Amino acid sequence: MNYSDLNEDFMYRCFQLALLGKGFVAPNPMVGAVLVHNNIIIGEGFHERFGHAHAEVNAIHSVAESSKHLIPKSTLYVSLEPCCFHGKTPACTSLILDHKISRVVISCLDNTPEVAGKGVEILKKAGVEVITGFLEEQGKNISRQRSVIVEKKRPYVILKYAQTLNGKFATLDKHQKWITSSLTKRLVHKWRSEVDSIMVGTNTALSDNPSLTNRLYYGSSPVRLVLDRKLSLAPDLNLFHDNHPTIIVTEKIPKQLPAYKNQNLSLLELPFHDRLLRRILKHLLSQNIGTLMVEGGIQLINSFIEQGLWDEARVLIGNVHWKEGQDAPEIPEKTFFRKKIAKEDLVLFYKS
Ligand code: AOF
Ligand code: ZN
Repeated sequence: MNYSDLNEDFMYRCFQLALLGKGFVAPNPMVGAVLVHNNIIIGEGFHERFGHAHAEVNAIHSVAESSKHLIPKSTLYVSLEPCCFHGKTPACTSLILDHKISRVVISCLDNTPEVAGKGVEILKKAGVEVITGFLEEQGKNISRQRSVIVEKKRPYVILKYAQTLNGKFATLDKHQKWITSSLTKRLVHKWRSEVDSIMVGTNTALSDNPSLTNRLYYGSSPVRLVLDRKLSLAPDLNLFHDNHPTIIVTEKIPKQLPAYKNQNLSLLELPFHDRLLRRILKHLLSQNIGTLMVEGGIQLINSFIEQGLWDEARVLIGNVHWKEGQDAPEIPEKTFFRKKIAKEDLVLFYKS
């Protein structure tokens, strides 16, 4: 077969479109699709929201009435293998066959057990020309969160923290002292807009009194989680101030609750033993919460690390040097990427 007319730019466009779904689609994957006729895009779309139409559906429906007759003669580029079962929405393979699209170019396969190569097989059996593995590594990166969710049956976990140049994380007396600049704070709020949930331990809730909402970037705020074994956290903490969805994980829900003002507060009762984090993650995924960012403190982050319950770590290295302080966690991963962000460095680790 001659694939000389395949154009990487169209797949890169799929990736761009896919990323527009960041923060809205987990635990589903981010997916982008474009329909190309004679080197011209006649339709494009992406998976915009969990449970809503898939990228292929949006791409096909975006084609102008006057171009509809071109669909069977077009090539569909898609960043992920088209699904072949009826989940929350109908199978994309059926849609592709109904529209008699003759060629489909796929970046990477979908590791969802119901799909995993079967989407490609169905299309091929029906006579569609299918090319797979086109810019595969880039496609896999975009689908990484989803692949981890399917493989590990838990949300994708991002550890986030800041440390000083000499590896200090917090002050010894636990009073809050900023390590990073205000510009970086904005970036952190952007990250908050991109995850479904965010978590802190009891000590951080007390000493930093964080709100954990996204206030400095557009988009939504994640569901907040806080560990409070004995329900000792005061109801007037910032975490409980507004009506943003918040989950308190506690050991025993008492008959008489503290006087929380938050109208969207729920309590999750779980035994505080060594499987606690696993059970919290399981609960989150059962609620279709696909991503969790852990924002501290040291004890909680170290527990996630020790139990191997993490997938990505974002470590901000502030441009300061503290004489004393608590040591920052150590990420057990040799490979990392380092880049400059405002006045500090961002070091990114991906669990292999
Ligand atoms: C695609 N295109 O844009 C996305 C796909 O429950 P549903 O209906 O949303 O279907 C879930 C399945 O579809 C699952 O295999 C997931 O990986 C895939 N997502 N597939 O063809 C898309 N978002
Ligand atoms: Zn689909």
